[in-house]
Amino acid sequence: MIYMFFKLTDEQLMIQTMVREFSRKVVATTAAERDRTKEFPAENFKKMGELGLMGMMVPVEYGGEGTDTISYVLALSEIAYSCASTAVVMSVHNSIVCESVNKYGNEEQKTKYLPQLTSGEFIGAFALTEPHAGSDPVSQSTTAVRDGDEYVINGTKRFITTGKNAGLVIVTAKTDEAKRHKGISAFLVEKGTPGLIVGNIEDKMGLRASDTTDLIFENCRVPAENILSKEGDGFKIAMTALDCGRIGIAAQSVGVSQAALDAAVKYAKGREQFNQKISKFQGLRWMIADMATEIEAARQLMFSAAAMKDRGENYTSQASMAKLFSSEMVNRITGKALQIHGGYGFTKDYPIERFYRDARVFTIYEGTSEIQRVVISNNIFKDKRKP
Ligand code: COS
Repeated sequence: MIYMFFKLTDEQLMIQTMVREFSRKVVATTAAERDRTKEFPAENFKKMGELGLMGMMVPVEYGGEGTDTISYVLALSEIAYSCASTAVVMSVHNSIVCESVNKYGNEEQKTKYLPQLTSGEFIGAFALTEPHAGSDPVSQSTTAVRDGDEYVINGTKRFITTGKNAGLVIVTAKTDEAKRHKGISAFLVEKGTPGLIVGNIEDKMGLRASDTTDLIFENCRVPAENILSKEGDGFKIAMTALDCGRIGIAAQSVGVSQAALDAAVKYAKGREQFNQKISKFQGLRWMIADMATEIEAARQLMFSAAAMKDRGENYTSQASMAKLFSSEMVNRITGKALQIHGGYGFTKDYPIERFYRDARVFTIYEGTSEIQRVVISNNIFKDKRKP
């Protein structure tokens, strides 16, 4: 691994400034209300499409912005700063769906789907997890059986981000039950395809404006040409997608933790106890200093993984480290920031309780912290605990 210290370019800084302004002026305005109503910010994604945020790393010829991953994580953390629900949808869409279609799609698939994805007309979802297959996706039981020039998909996927609002779903299914990971394939399924049914919509403690649903495939017929790459490549596609997805969750964590820190600083500067602002107490100042240091460490891990991806290096381990550290970090930070707010932090009068709830799932989705440790240690030992 090459260690690199870098300065953000003018273009990267420009993107950060543009997204920061949009995020704080537009996304932030309805975030608290949507947390209450669970209303999906559909119109914001249209605007984000117009701003180029829905296909950031997709090449320009397919309607994307062709930016690097550093610009992408800067933008994503700015969106997460205002609304973590919006950020997770943006993350799955860009990191997982657009990246997979761009990397594994053939020319026809890219020409057909990428412009719809990058414009924000179609939001992407990725259907890998099943009721009994979460950390161990190889044990999934959804099947895809070839029938003439179609595949017939049957099975139930669970906890699918944007399951209800997605225009395009990448679904994994077993095409060869005798094989393990090499028996899994990935398919592109459009919204409205008969047999693609939106099931239960979860009532979650956080990220409430982002829909998380079951997707039921009931004799769902997709054209054979909608297979992504080839039969047996589904697990590799999922793992590659999750590498980039995990950088996205790191960016989401950095954004939410920065929002929590800023909220805590603002509160501490205004709140008086014992005849002085609580920001004057050393105990609190040291808490703030530790929080800022942890956020900076997470940001550097996020940049490091993104830079390795941009250089074309294998970044699996670095993405897991960034995801592991950042997602654990944001839970510590939102907890401390809430503590600084005292009793007010426990009410809906301040945004910190939303940040605290939103961040809780970051150590769980796109691979739990325990799975990240498996990935990191497997990469260190390489032998994967085989005798
Ligand atoms: N990129 C590309 N290929 C990868 C990969 C990666 N990051 N990780 C694994 N692979 C490949 C391996 O190279 C191997 O292929 P070959 O047999 O051709 O060498 C194959 O995939 C199987 O790898 P492995 O044996 O490591 O798979 P395991 O079943 O042991 O699973 C873990 C590995 C646990 C890391 C994986 O199942 C995982 O990430 N689980 C968590 C899933 C998750 O995040 N779920 C949440 C979903 S939210 S969408």
